Amino acid sequence: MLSIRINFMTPLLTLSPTSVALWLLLFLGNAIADRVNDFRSEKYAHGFEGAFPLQHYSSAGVSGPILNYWEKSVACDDGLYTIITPRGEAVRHSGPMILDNQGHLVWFKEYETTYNANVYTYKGQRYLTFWAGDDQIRGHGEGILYMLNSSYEEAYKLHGVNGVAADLHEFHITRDETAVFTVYDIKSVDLTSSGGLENGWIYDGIFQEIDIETNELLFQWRASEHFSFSEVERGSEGTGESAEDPWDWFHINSIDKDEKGNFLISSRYLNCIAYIDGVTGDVIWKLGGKESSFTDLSAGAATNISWQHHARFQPQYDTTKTTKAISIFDNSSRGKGAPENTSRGLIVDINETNMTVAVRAQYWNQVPISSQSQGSMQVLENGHVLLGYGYSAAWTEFGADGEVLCEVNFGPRELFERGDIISYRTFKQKWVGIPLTAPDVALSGTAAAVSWIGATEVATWVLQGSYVNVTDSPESKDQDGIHRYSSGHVADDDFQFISAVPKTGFETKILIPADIPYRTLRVMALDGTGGFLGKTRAMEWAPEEMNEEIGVFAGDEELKESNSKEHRISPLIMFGMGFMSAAAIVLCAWLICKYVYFRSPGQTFIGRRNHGKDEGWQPVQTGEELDDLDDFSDLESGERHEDHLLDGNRNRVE
Ligand SMILES: *[C@@H]1O[C@H](CO)[C@@H](O)[C@H](O)[C@H]1NC(C)=O
Ligand SMILES: *[C@@H]1O[C@H](CO)[C@@H](O)[C@H](O)[C@H]1NC(C)=O
Ligand SMILES: *[C@@H]1O[C@H](CO)[C@@H](O)[C@H](O)[C@H]1NC(C)=O
Ligand SMILES: *[C@@H]1O[C@H](CO)[C@@H](O)[C@H](O)[C@H]1NC(C)=O
Ligand SMILES: *[C@@H]1O[C@H](CO)[C@@H](O)[C@H](O)[C@H]1NC(C)=O
Ligand SMILES: *[C@@H]1O[C@H](CO)[C@@H](O)[C@H](O)[C@H]1NC(C)=O
Ligand SMILES: CC(=O)N[C@H]1CO[C@H](CO)[C@@H](O)[C@@H]1O
Repeated sequence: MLSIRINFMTPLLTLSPTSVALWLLLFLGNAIADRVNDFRSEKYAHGFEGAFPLQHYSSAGVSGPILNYWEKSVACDDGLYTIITPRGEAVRHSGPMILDNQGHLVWFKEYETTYNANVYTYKGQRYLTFWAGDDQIRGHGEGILYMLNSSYEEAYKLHGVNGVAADLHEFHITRDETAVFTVYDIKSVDLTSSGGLENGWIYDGIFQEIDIETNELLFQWRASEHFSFSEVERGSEGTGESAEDPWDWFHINSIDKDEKGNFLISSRYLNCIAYIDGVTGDVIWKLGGKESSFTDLSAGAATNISWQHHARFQPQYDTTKTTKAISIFDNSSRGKGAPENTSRGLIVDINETNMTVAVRAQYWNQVPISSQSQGSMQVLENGHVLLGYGYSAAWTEFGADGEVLCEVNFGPRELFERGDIISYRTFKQKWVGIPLTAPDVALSGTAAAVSWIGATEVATWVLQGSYVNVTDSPESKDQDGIHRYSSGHVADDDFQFISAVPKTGFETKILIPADIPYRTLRVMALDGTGGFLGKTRAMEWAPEEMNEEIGVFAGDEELKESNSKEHRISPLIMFGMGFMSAAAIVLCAWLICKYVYFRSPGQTFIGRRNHGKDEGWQPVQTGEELDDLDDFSDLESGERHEDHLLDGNRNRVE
């Protein structure tokens, strides 16, 4: 079946039901995607699949996580991208990571230890923002704030002003399009009020607000000028007796700014969030801690916050001028020897007229997670709430009324307390990625594997062939036996359509018909309307020599030629391809049901239900094709690499 050669125009001209059905079967039969994520896998949960289960791809020197869904609902399928920053003992390469709505890798790049990745709109453009740097400085960090544009280029690199380094705990772009971030500054102070030395030392909690264009300081606030050391709830960590051993008394870990120009900050060690005057720096009120300004109308539940993170204004809930809604990720656990309470998401309503506070909503995970540290709470546009469990490798999406819709683990549940794999915060955001690179492709004797790291707009991959030889022969053959090509230009007019498959997951594999007469192959990426996005290199096609090894043709770093010849491809053809991929996706379900349920076995597709575990049907090829694909597996079954986010051989960063 797969050896049937197709004239590209035929199905466009003769759309009989049989030919459409045949085409859809071919499309689906030609595409094999990433490994399906787990669902309630006990093996995964107990750590038998590694501390940080990863999958590898044939075409790209990057690895993607394997997720274990503990809860899964279509209610979470909103087309948003999930942004995490894996780091920890089991993570060899830290960096910002983007996953699609089905948990497939979209983009990862290694940076220094990375925290706080998110997406913000700044001057009308979306940016991927994060902190990266040294996080090994006694519970805080010194690093740089990055803003990547939608081509993943570093559009802005911001840093602390006046000789201090930006800390990892917060990087937020305010409503005023300024950047705010935390700083831990060593300062000499009198600690006699808290039983310390007269000439004591602290890590003071500072935040800076800067202009993003100029990195100029607009506002700075210092905790020791507004809070007393006696308000600290946590015993002294660091004796405070020398500049080498300062006392981390305040531990500032979040900053937000409202439309009045005032700030909301969180102090982890005071168990308190505070509203700060944006002009004078004065504390307007405190919520939680020893000197809470509020009457708790919820019998303590609105003010008993502890070791909390990520306090944010939620103005969409502010019904009157006298109320203010605030969301908090509440750690609620005080560590070894103290009660370990389940972490919760919390929204409180503050009434500033008579200084009352009440719980609006609480979000508890079904299976309790007690997060040692870190964590985030994001209220999505549709009212859903996303909790990132920080130290525990999980995020949970709740419905607005608190029911768990999805719980996703990216590390074994049993090892949550070990911090092997951590994401400081977790966000879901809209994102459009238009990389400046070309798609990556790998060839075996029977298939092409294609991926394009960071590209969000690819809907269809089109395999094309040419009778013309690639002008350049392989330049080198590495010790790993991989052919590397520096270029390979065959005129665009020489290429003919072989097949088109919908993009599925990070890497899509396209089966190559056995007896195609072409000497050169390439793969084109088309968007949802059939528009050209990019193309792989032209690759020499010599299946008889390729059976054992995979030629890897990495996408280059050059800019795409904006006036390349693909733009001359007829709009009709483009539309046809886009239409047919869309039709393939819509109709394949119908076809599979029909073929699997109502026909005898032995068809191209074998329906396989994973006892309600997976999302649905798996396309599986019959015997012959499976054998051919065996040498092509992207998942080293049995020995998952726990820590190779980047494939060390191909892309080692020194
Ligand atoms: C991102 O920045 C790079 C380098 O400045 C630029 O070439 C590219 O066009 C930008 N991409 C977008 C989408 O703005
Ligand atoms: C705070 O109060 C709520 C409601 O009574 C309770 O569920 C939660 O466990 C409390 N947290 C702590 C840390 O006491
Ligand atoms: C906090 O945890 C402790 C120990 O697990 C438990 O006894 C206590 O009831 C919890 N407090 C609340 C308010 O849930
Ligand atoms: C503040 O407002 C709450 C809710 O409206 C009310 O129950 C309470 O009595 C008020 N307290 C004072 C001191 O006015
Ligand atoms: C806030 O408190 C004042 C004073 O008690 C009360 O008049 C007002 O209704 C309260 N606002 C809300 C939204 O409950
Ligand atoms: C293309 O390459 C093959 C094998 O490398 C060779 O046999 C053939 O003659 C070449 N064709 C042209 C047109 O150069
Ligand atoms: C589970 C747990 O104990 N979490 C942490 C909550 O915050 C305190 C204060 O830093 C930590 O000591 C706990 O480990």
